[in-house]
Amino acid sequence: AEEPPARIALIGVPTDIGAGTRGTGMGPDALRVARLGEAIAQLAGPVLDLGNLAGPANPQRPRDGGGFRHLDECVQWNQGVHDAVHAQLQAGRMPVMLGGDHSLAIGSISAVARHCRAAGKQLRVVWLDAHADFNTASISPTGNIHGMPVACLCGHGPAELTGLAGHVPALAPADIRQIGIRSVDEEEKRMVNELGVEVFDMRFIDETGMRATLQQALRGLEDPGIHLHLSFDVDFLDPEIAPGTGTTVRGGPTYREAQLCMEMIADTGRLGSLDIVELNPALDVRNQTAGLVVDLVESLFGKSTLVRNRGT
Ligand code: HAR
Ligand code: MN
Ligand code: MN
Ligand code: MN
Repeated sequence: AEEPPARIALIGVPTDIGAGTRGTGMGPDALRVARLGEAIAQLAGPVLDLGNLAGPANPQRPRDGGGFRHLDECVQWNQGVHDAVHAQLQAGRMPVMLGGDHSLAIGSISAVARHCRAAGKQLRVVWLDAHADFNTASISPTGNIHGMPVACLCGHGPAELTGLAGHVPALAPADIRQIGIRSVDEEEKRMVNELGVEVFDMRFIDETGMRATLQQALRGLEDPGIHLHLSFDVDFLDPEIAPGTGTTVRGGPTYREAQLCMEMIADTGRLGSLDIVELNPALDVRNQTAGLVVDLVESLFGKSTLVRNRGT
């Protein structure tokens, strides 16, 4: 019998030019070794692995006069990410980015925004992260662009990055929900507050519980007109269970909380694209963080212990 055509495409983005610590360039292969593609195929049908995108090497330069590290390299990587993601969406496949540092979300989400605008879909971004990633070059303490993707997508950044979607901003702050946040730089806080992004930080999760947090964060997203993009930074997870990432912050979601989060996103039925970022195999222990990510992605693609048991 002939295989049905693949509806999901894996796109490796082996870059670490946006990060302060090298190693996320090995993330795509660590996810393949942990059998990410096979796990998704088991739940969602045939998966096409497009291999890794090519891009400039990491020159390990300090910040430039504009306050960035590796801006030119970052623009080149993101142009490639944008084009690859847009092509897969046009072909009717769900793009899954195997990162790579979080700067790649500028290209991926810009492509999704371009696609949604043309297709008459409403884009909503769920951002799982310990960090708000809302820095600009002038306020960033490091110049690392992986701390800037949300600002760029909301129109605050260099034109080469803010303009990738073909419209600026690519994304309105109201269309983003951030979950798990527990490390925001002093001046970055003002950006988050001024722009009015919905942030479900760890205190909110502690006080409210993960279930009620997700109910609130995902309200309305089951609507058929929604395209849900999930940007999953591995440092969202508590470092006790996920050591394989460069900027760990203690006090993150537990294994069960993270599973529930993925299960509830799956229940919306609207997942349309996914970034898996900041996995750093050089810091991992026997690829355990990659293995954990695969378990979580299984839940995200609808794996459940029993046949649909959604409680009340
Ligand atoms: N806020 C810090 C900076 O901008 C650290 C950012 C860490 N970034 C990530 N992405 N791992 O969330 O440099
Ligand atoms: Mn982070
Ligand atoms: Mn991030
Ligand atoms: Mn498993």
